[in-house]
Amino acid sequence: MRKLQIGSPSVTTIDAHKYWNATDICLEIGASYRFEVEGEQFWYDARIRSDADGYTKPWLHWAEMFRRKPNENWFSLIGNIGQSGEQEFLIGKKLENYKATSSGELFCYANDVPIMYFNNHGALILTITRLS
Ligand SMILES: [Ca+2]
Repeated sequence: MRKLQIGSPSVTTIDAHKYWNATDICLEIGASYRFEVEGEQFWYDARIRSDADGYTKPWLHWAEMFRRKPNENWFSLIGNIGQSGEQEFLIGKKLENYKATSSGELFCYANDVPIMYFNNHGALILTITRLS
């Protein structure tokens, strides 16, 4: 697993189809990080195009409570330290200054209903920079 050096960006690919994307990047408790999906990048929920901030659709409102993170948009980019679901945080297109609350591998995913990953496709390139 990679530990990041301050000021030295690292990139990882997040696939919409994967329930967990292992990044091989180790976040360290107390360190601060910037996350950014640079430029115009999109991934797809069936035929719906979305960026890392995700999307909303009125006709999907009924299903929002079943999302892995119910209060974040469909297909918003979510980060997680480990796979427990207890250290989840919204990344979106840009998260400027995130202070890690534990140490462990960064996992990421597109916010969706757990059984609905089969129709996801596309991937985003996420750039992570340790700030301090
Ligand atoms: Ca889906």
